[in-house]
This record gives sequence, C-alpha cells and structure tokens, in this order.
Amino acid sequence: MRDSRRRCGPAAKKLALLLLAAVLLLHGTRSDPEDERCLTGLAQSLEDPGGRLVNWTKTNFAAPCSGFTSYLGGATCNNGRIYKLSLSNLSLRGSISPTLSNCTNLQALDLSSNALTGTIPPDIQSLVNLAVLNLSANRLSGEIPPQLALCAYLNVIDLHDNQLSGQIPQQLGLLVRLSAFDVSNNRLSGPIPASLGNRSGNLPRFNASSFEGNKDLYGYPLPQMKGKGLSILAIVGIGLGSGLASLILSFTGVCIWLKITDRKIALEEGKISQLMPDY
Ligand SMILES: *[C@@H]1O[C@H](CO)[C@@H](O)[C@H](O)[C@H]1NC(C)=O
Ligand SMILES: *[C@@H]1O[C@H](CO)[C@@H](O)[C@H](O)[C@H]1NC(C)=O
Ligand SMILES: *[C@@H]1O[C@H](CO)[C@@H](O)[C@H](O)[C@H]1NC(C)=O
Ligand SMILES: *[C@@H]1O[C@H](CO)[C@@H](O)[C@H](O)[C@H]1NC(C)=O
Ligand SMILES: *[C@@H]1O[C@H](CO)[C@@H](O)[C@H](O)[C@H]1NC(C)=O
Ligand SMILES: CC(=O)N[C@H]1CO[C@H](CO)[C@@H](O)[C@@H]1O
Repeated sequence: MRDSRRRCGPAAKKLALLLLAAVLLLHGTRSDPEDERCLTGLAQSLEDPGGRLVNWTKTNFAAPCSGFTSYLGGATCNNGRIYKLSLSNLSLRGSISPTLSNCTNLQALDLSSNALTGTIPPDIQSLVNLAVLNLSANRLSGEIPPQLALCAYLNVIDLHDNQLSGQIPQQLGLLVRLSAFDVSNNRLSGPIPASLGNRSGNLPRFNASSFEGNKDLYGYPLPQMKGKGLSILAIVGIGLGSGLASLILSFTGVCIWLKITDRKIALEEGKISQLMPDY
C-alpha cells in the first residue's frame, strides 16, 4: 500500500504528465475545437456514396493532425491546424456546410470536380487566410457571395462549370492578389466589373475565357450589352408603334373629312329647305 502510494505521489504524477505531454508534442497530435466543429459539420453536409473520404471518422475530427500530416484523407495540417483540404474528383454529393468557416487556418479549399449542390456559404468570409478557392465543376447554384472579397489573401477563385446565377460582385475587384479567376460556364448575368475585366497595359486583367459560357454576362473582355435580341424587339416595337400612329392619324383624318362633308351636306340641306316654299 505504502509503496504504491509513494510511487504515485504528486511528484510522480507530475512526471507522468510531463512525459505524456512530451510524447504528445513529439507525436504532434493536436486537437482544436474549431477544426473539430468545422470537420464534423462538413462531413455531415457532404455525401460520400463512393466511400472515398479516407478515415473521416469522429475520433479523427477531434484530433486530425499529426505534425504536418493529417489522419484525414485529403487534409493537410500546419502547426496542428487544418491548413488545406483537397477533396477533388471524389464523386462527393451534398452541400458545403457553413461550419466550414470554423477551419480558420484554412489556406486552400479544393472541392472541384464533384457533384456538390446548394450555395456557396457567405460564412467563408471568416476564412481570413484563404488563398485558394477551387469549387469548379460542381452543381453549385445561387449567387457568388460578395463577402468573398473579405478574404483578402485570395489568389485563386475558380468557380467554372457550376450553375451560379446573379451578377459578379463588384467587390471581388478589390482582391489585389487575385491571379486566377474563372467563372466560365455558369448562369451569370449583368456587366463584368471593370476592375476584373480591365485592361492593364494592352491586356485585360482576366481574358474572355474566364467569363465565357454565361448567357447574359456582358462587357469587356466579352462583347458589350447583347444587342441582337434587344434590337429585334426595338425594330418590332418601332414598327408596331408607327403602324398604330399612322392608323390613328388616318382614322382622325377620315373622321374630320366625314364631319366636314356632314356639315356641308347639312348646310346644303338647310339651303334647300330654305329655298323650299312653305305650304
Ligand atoms: C487513420 O487514422 C488513424 C488514427 O485514428 C491512423 O493511425 C491511421 O494511420 C489513419 N489511416 C490513414 C490511411 O491515414
Ligand atoms: C477522376 O477520378 C476518376 C476515377 O475515380 C479517374 O478515372 C479520372 O481520371 C479522375 N480525373 C481527374 C481529372 O483526375
Ligand atoms: C481547379 O480544379 C480543377 C480540377 O479539379 C483544375 O483543372 C483547375 O486547374 C483548378 N483551378 C486552378 C485555378 O488551379
Ligand atoms: C480600371 O478601371 C477603373 C474604372 O473604370 C479605373 O479607375 C482603373 O484605373 C482601371 N485600371 C486599369 C489598370 O486600367
Ligand atoms: C487567357 O488567359 C489564360 C491564362 O490566364 C491563357 O491560358 C489563355 O490562353 C488566354 N486565352 C486567350 C484567348 O488569350
Ligand atoms: C467559433 C466559431 O467561429 N464558430 C462558428 C462556426 O461556424 C458557424 C457557422 O458559420 C458560426 O455561426 C460560428 O460562429
């Protein structure tokens, strides 16, 4: 009894704790409540019918990192935090959970070439270290959140081949580090913000290939406001309008002529009746 108590005295307990801490540090296994919330939420919103998310289990969400490597397939760690998520071409379905925004050390998010639906959560604005956002080749819909402009380190925004609608937010032009921008093949409309399509020297900041395949998007480097449909409408309108105007004009003309002739007839009749002797 006494011996065992002495062995597990306070000093020994401290030593044991220190050893444990050292082992943990050496091993580098770290947990982070924010990353855990992020990964748990993301795993819930994504569907993985092919079982391609290797090791995405609850226990690994609580402690996903070991030094620079992660136990989670597709994840990379830095300093014990999730740093990159590369989940491209895994036949994933479902949507992007807003809790993704709790992975606050995330620098690169690649969910390209899957079958993701739903919208791009504006909560991504909390990812202040985000440099690469590749959500291309999915089925994402809704608008491009203007809040993306708050991720000041963004280098890459690749959203091509989705079903995004609405206008391209003007604010995205404020991202000074943006070196790749692709929103081709979506359902976007309206003018291309000058700050994204602008010439710098003889070259546009991003060329037409970044914007092609959107039916109602216009402005440099794409052609100006689509003229064809509008001018046909205008021609039809002008034609109809002038036709109606001339119809009204000729109608009033006929009316006036009829009234004048009426009065003439009446006058003549009056004259005749005056000439007629009274019996
Ligand atoms: C899966 O996670 C466990 C820890 O939970 C780890 O020991 C194992 O190496 C991981 N497997 C892969 C393939 O990363
Ligand atoms: C996507 O994955 C499939 C197999 O799952 C593979 O055949 C194809 O080459 C991959 N595509 C790319 C672009 O990596
Ligand atoms: C985004 O991912 C796709 C394939 O998944 C790749 O072809 C494309 O080059 C990536 N975009 C950028 C800007 O790296
Ligand atoms: C881009 O356009 C804006 C407004 O049209 C202008 O203020 C800015 O100087 C232009 N930048 C370049 C590089 O042409
Ligand atoms: C547009 O720019 C990309 C690189 O950003 C380049 O690969 C492509 O050839 C350019 N296309 C045209 C038509 O200039
Ligand atoms: C601590 C923290 O940042 N929590 C956030 C996790 O994500 C949700 C959804 O975006 C936010 O509402 C929480 O504030």
